[in-house]
Amino acid sequence: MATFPKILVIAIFSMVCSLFWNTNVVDATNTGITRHYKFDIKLQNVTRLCHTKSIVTVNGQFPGPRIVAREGDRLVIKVVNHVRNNISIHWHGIRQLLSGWADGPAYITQCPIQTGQTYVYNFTIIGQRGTLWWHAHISWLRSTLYGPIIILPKRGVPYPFSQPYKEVPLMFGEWWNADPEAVIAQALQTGGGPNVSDAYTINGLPGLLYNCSAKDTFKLSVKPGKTYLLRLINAALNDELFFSIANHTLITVDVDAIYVKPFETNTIIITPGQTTNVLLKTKPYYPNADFLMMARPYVTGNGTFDNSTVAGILHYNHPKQSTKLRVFKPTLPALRDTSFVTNFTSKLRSLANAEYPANVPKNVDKHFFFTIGLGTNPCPKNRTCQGPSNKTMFAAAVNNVSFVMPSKALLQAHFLHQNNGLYSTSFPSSPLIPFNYTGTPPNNTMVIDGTKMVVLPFNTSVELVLQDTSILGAESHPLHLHGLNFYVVGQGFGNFDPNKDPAKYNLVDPVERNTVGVPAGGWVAIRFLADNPGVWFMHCHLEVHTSWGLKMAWVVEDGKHPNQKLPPPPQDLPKC
Ligand SMILES: *[C@@H]1O[C@H](CO)[C@@H](O)[C@H](O)[C@H]1NC(C)=O
Ligand SMILES: *[C@@H]1O[C@H](CO)[C@@H](O)[C@H](O)[C@H]1NC(C)=O
Ligand SMILES: *[C@@H]1O[C@H](CO)[C@@H](O)[C@H](O)[C@H]1NC(C)=O
Ligand SMILES: *[C@@H]1O[C@H](CO)[C@@H](O)[C@H](O)[C@H]1NC(C)=O
Ligand SMILES: *[C@@H]1O[C@H](CO)[C@@H](O)[C@H](O)[C@H]1NC(C)=O
Ligand SMILES: *[C@@H]1O[C@H](CO)[C@@H](O)[C@H](O)[C@H]1NC(C)=O
Ligand SMILES: *[C@@H]1O[C@H](CO)[C@@H](O)[C@H](O)[C@H]1NC(C)=O
Ligand SMILES: *[C@@H]1O[C@H](CO)[C@@H](O)[C@H](O)[C@H]1NC(C)=O
Ligand SMILES: *[C@@H]1O[C@H](CO)[C@@H](O)[C@H](O)[C@H]1NC(C)=O
Ligand SMILES: *[C@@H]1O[C@H](CO)[C@@H](O)[C@H](O)[C@H]1NC(C)=O
Ligand SMILES: *[C@@H]1O[C@H](CO)[C@@H](O)[C@H](O)[C@H]1NC(C)=O
Ligand SMILES: *[C@@H]1O[C@H](CO)[C@@H](O)[C@H](O)[C@H]1NC(C)=O
Ligand SMILES: [Cu+2]
Repeated sequence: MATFPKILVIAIFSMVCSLFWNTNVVDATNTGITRHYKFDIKLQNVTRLCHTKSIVTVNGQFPGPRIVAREGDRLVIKVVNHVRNNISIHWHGIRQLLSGWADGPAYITQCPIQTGQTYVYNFTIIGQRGTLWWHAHISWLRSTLYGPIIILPKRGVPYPFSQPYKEVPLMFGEWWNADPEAVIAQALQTGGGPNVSDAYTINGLPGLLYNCSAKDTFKLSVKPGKTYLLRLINAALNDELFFSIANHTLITVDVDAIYVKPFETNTIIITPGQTTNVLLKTKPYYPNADFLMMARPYVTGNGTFDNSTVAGILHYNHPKQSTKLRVFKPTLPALRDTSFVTNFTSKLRSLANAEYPANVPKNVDKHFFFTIGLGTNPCPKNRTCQGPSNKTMFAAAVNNVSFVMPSKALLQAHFLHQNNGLYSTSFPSSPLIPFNYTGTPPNNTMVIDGTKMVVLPFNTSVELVLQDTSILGAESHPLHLHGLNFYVVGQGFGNFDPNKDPAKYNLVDPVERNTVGVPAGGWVAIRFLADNPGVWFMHCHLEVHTSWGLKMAWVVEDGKHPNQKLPPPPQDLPKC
């Protein structure tokens, strides 16, 4: 060994390692290749806003590593838990066709990966290309456990827009100086709202508008006359965000890994859970200026919120720049500018062409009408609470059912026919007690707690109307559906009118996505085909609302054919 040249030893060593992890191995079962990643969940000390703290990370990186793959590739990601917390990782927006065991939400498709345990997520990316992301799906750990998933088109297949010069992921996050696990634990104990975050971040950096953060500013250095593809991801926990770059126009081309008809805008709105790809055309010359890119929240509810602003710098990389540069700031919409949001979302349309069709279900087998919003639970006896009127605890519900996390994974119980009272399939398909959802709130704000699901036969075509309630104030809720993309066929304000509103649906080129903002005091109608057997979580992507119970799950049954059945669980699936 000692006689080997050092370089050769290193070369052989890295070759052997790469055969197993972080490289490409041909997979005979698939048109694409298999890409292996290893995620070591471990603590890392990180300093932001002059506070140093130990955070849970993947491989010591914050934000976590990028996953880059092509449509058709298989991803094999080995997650090893070296921390005290229970962990699970969700591959947000990946369809998980016949691979529901790899979806990740704790107690829905798997038990958590406990300290010292390992689980290998193994799935193929089918029919998707664009930007998605991965994040922890247990408690509030996703505040530091997140990273981009970049899905390139199949080799040789171009984008339906001009090839960008460079591609840059931009992830928005939310930072607490305190431990986010302590923040949500305290809120669930007192029944009040959780402490708001201390900063928003771009790629983990709060930026120069915050105290002692000038050195922690995301900087994008560009050349003139080029087109950049920005892959925007909102990984913030509790806030929808406006984003804009001073003196530059953005062209929206893709949301949630689905191409859309391109349109120009100065500002985008992005809810937690959503992704948006935009083209940024740089100026044809070197301007004598830097341009800030900024994001801050879009606010609808009555609760407290973090009203701060994250900034990054768009910098033109002049080879011999000497003079002092002027700095321009973008103008963002007002915090409560709902008309901007309505205008923006109405422009999102599928390509709906031969190559990228919009397969909107035209005939509906089952209609569902779900109210979503906040409510209350009683304060436990002998305790003081900080929820509404100081006598209650905040809760949140779908059709007034506030979801209670089961003690075992629902998918496993369903697959093995071992329900044993873990869940019921009696989730109401419409509110049991109709009321004026957006009118004067009812006197009784109490929710019903339960673990209830809806069962759908394979290939059911579903229409679901999500209706916001004003029980504790109207509020926008970004609803996320796992395992099944949907088409957004209609939306409006006030109460949904089943006699008039369906006539206005767009069944031609509605946007297809996995997360949709239900308008504050309004409704949204979505359609999807239940073509993927499994248990699929649906929840608000405002983490505080999920914690309060704004979540439920769909059971999609197996179809008749062998390729319509969920295969058995992998051997290493964690147990509870
Ligand atoms: C983080 O910092 C603490 C205190 O300085 C130290 O004890 C600990 O070893 C550090 N942890 C890591 C992962 O570096
Ligand atoms: C991933 O799944 C494929 C298809 O089921 C299987 O062939 C392969 O062995 C699995 N890989 C790992 C590492 O589990
Ligand atoms: C939340 O904020 C309150 C008031 O500032 C503070 O007393 C409390 O310690 C904070 N909770 C956590 C978990 O940081
Ligand atoms: C920033 O620093 C100033 C001066 O030290 C202080 O007054 C202010 O409260 C700080 N702001 C934040 C958000 O910490
Ligand atoms: C940027 O926009 C501002 C306001 O619209 C304008 O006054 C300024 O001249 C622009 N700067 C550059 C370098 O384009
Ligand atoms: C944010 O909220 C604080 C406290 O309510 C207020 O003092 C401050 O002016 C607000 N900042 C902005 C930028 O709106
Ligand atoms: C909608 O946005 C476009 C620009 O993208 C703007 O020209 C138009 O005035 C906006 N309409 C409304 C009603 O705000
Ligand atoms: C309430 O607290 C008192 C005194 O601590 C205790 O005796 C009583 O059993 C408690 N009641 C309930 C319902 O927990
Ligand atoms: C709840 O209690 C806090 C102090 O504990 C008080 O400041 C607040 O006004 C009370 N709110 C209501 C609605 O009673
Ligand atoms: C519901 O309440 C709103 C707001 O008060 C009111 O405008 C509307 O007419 C009510 N709708 C019905 C059906 O009562
Ligand atoms: C609701 O509460 C109000 C005020 O406390 C009362 O006047 C009204 O009768 C109550 N309505 C119902 C249906 O109980
Ligand atoms: C981790 O998950 C297991 C299985 O559900 C549970 O028994 C245990 O209490 C959890 N541990 C922590 C620290 O949450
Ligand atoms: Cu919500």
